[in-house]
Amino acid sequence: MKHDTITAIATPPGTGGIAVIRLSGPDALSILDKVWTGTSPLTFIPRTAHLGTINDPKDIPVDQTVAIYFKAPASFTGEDTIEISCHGSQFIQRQILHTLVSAGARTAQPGEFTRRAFLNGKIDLTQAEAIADLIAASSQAAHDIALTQTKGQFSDELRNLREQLLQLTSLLELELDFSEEDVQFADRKALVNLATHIRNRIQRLTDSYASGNVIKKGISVAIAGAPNTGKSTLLNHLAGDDKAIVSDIPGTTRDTIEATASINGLDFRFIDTAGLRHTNDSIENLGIGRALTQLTRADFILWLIDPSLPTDPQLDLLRNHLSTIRATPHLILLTKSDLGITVPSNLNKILPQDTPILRISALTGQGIDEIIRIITGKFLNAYNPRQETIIANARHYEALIHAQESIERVLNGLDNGLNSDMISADLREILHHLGTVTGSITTPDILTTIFSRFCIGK
Ligand SMILES: Nc1nc2c(ncn2[C@@H]2O[C@H](COP(=O)(O)OP(=O)(O)OP(=O)(O)O)[C@@H](O)[C@H]2O)c(=O)[nH]1
Ligand SMILES: [Mg+2]
Repeated sequence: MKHDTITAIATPPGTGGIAVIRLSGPDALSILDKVWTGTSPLTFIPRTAHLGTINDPKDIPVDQTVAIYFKAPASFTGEDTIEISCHGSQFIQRQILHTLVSAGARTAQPGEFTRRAFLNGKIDLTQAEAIADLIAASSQAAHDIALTQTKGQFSDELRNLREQLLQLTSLLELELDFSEEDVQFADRKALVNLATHIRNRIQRLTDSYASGNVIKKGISVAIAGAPNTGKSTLLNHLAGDDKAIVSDIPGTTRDTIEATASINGLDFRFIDTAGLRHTNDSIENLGIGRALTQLTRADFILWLIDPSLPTDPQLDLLRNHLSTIRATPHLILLTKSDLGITVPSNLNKILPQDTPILRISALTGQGIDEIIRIITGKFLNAYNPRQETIIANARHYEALIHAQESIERVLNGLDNGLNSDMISADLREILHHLGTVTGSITTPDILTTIFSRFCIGK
């Protein structure tokens, strides 16, 4: 499988000005040579555009194309690769693909070009996955995270950790050799320092996943509170669109209503929900059920309190849902500040001291920018995606969590004077988990799972 020559359309399905078809493998030049009129591909100068016509299996001209040859190993896949730019009709694309297959190429599986790049050592697994993320990124922040990883910064970091772990292992094994004589050879304090350093570094990476994952898929923000507090008005304001019906009748919104917006380089998904109250209306109750589900799913909760409405029921409601709200990053909004009504004095008794509260008005716009600033800060401030690695991939996160558990055991072991060979076993486990991230330790099954999520032609 590794030694055949594969081909696929690399541009998206559909019609375009041009389309690009890739051909990669040891027979790329000779396959093109069979179907090409123009300078013989066998004499192609690498990285130079060559004009020529591709003829179908019946020798009927299909299109005049431009081919660029990337000579192994200086290509993306590490193999001889040709990229053919043709006119972007779907017929031409299909015909050229069919022609190349008739001449001996095989149609590529999803992600097979990148898989070959990995197998040929051009990139490691984190870089391969970052390429998929780069293609999927729809916001500046998601793009920054992926771009940093395609450049190999995460890989460098893992390599660094690996070296430190090996150093730790060899220090310990030195101690192991002398254990017969009951000598603690290595300086335990130096060992603890090194292990602590490694633990901190791994933890910073695992901590970053909460941000990375949210940035990658977009931040979902639930807007909740009692009826008539101004939730739908706020949604419309944030979305810059008349998405939800606004009225002074309590219980206007039933279904959850979503609006997406790209703000400050992040993708947001704002979710307006039904006002929460006790009601006998069965449809409204269904809406309230949906609202409660959103509260447990959202990445961020905006909880609205309207001081111009009776406050006691609103404070009871807040009290009842406080543990759900506090399980997620949140912000309490006191709405309709333009009405100039004072803040309910009991609020501070219910809310823990560190709870962020903001006065806003959808009418005047007061506080709206601040809402975005606070949410953005929550997910972005702690990390700079252009400068440091942010974990945005569940597979990496899981492996690093395992590594973190093992390094905690190492630290405990050092603390409690545990046997060096037990500690060494944990260190080897960490090395294993880090190896699965970069792909130095892997199985064909894992690779198939990863690359099957790629698009064809990548
Ligand atoms: N003065 C003022 N009125 C507002 C503001 N925001 C909303 N309102 C009014 O408050 C009423 C209720 O607004 P909605 O946005 O429908 O409230 P809601 O929370 O979505 O209500 P339900 O869908 O019934 O739960 C409407 O009459 C709005 O015009 C504000 O900032 N200032
Ligand atoms: Mg509403």
